Amino acid sequence: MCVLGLGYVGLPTAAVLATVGRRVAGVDLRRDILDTINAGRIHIVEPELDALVRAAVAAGTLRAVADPVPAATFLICVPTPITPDHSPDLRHVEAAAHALVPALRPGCLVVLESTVPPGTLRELVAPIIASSGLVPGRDVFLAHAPERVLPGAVLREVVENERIVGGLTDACTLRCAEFYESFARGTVHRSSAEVAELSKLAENAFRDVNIAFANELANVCARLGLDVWEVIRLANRHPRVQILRPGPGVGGHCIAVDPWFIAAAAPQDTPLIQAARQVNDQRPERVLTQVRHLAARLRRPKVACLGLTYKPDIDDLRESPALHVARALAADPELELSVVEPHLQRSPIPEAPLVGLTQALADADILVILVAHRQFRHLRPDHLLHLMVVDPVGLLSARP
Ligand code: SAJ
Repeated sequence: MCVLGLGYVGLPTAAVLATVGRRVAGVDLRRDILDTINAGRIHIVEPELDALVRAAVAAGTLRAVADPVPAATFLICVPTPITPDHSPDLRHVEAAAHALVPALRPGCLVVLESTVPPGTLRELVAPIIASSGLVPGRDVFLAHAPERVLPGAVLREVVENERIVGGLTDACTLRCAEFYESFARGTVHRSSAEVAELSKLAENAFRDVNIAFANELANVCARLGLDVWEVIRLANRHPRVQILRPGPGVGGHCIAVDPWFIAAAAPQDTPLIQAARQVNDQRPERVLTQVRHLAARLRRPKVACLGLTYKPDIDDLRESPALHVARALAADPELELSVVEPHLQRSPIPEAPLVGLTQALADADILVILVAHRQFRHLRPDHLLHLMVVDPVGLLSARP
């Protein structure tokens, strides 16, 4: 089989399939990525993936190639970002579909795993596949099976998550469901391509809206001088209430992006989804305002940021609100910044040295806790009495 796109979803999926007995050709545009993988190494960060790739490459079941090769099954796992004006950018999906046209043979299955706006499979991908002369739904099977894996737990979730598959036709759905049932332990649900497309977007938009609610509550509590963590903890004692955690914003490549795909499909009908995006996007600025407010009380204070990644216990910096906050502080001539990030060897911010937690606690005037990494969870307020603290993740508060 052939996996197009060897990124955060494609590479783990390719490695898992290679491990359960498939012969996998992984395709990527970047030569350096191909070389890294063919040397048995990886270019992304995901627990235990390195060992899996090393073993699969050594066993000859996984190889990385520049162009798609004929296969019974093709998986398209390329990124689908948004443009600066929040429109879906489907160039990589389009390019991948074009690239696999020469490799298509009658009877093969093409699965789009990338997250896409409703209608993409039928209106964008199917015509490109049809340009091969093979008719999708008759000569080749075409379906959408959105990836749903959580960064940091991908190897488990690729196999264990329930899946939604939606084909161009019922026969496409059936064929795609059989493929996933051959290795996935979670239930495989069958539907149409459009329902599969929208349900994936709905999952991430649901989470975004719920995080925005928690963040809005944090904004309200800051204004009223109340402890948001206590408010949430108590509200969550209601049997039908489960408020998520406020934080410095929403990072990663999915939750901050996918709601825009729904908004683009129905701009007039998505005021809630669009407002949630705004609330979450404004959170880093709120945190910065709090820090600057404290910093203004001192002369060129030493500020230490704890955590830079986009969420706890991973080393992924993609669209990290913590990194955004730290970068803005590093650019401020009125203060001196250092960063503590147990998941990195070097500071990604040239002006802000990477220091250990103990040194940061000893040296800093202001502590900004941006990520609740496991390595910080032993901290208690009475360890920090000599410091001013900004704690948007509630590390020091009773967590709900
Ligand atoms: N966050 C909060 N408060 C919370 C929960 C999360 O501020 O209560 C923040 C995190 O700190 C992080 C961001 O939200 O910055 C997103 O983190 P996440 O762990 O919620 O999700 P992702 O982006 O790592 O992965 C999501 C997952 N989707 C859902 O949980 C609905 C994953 O299953 C998807 O496969 C993935 O997006 C994707 O690729 O679409």
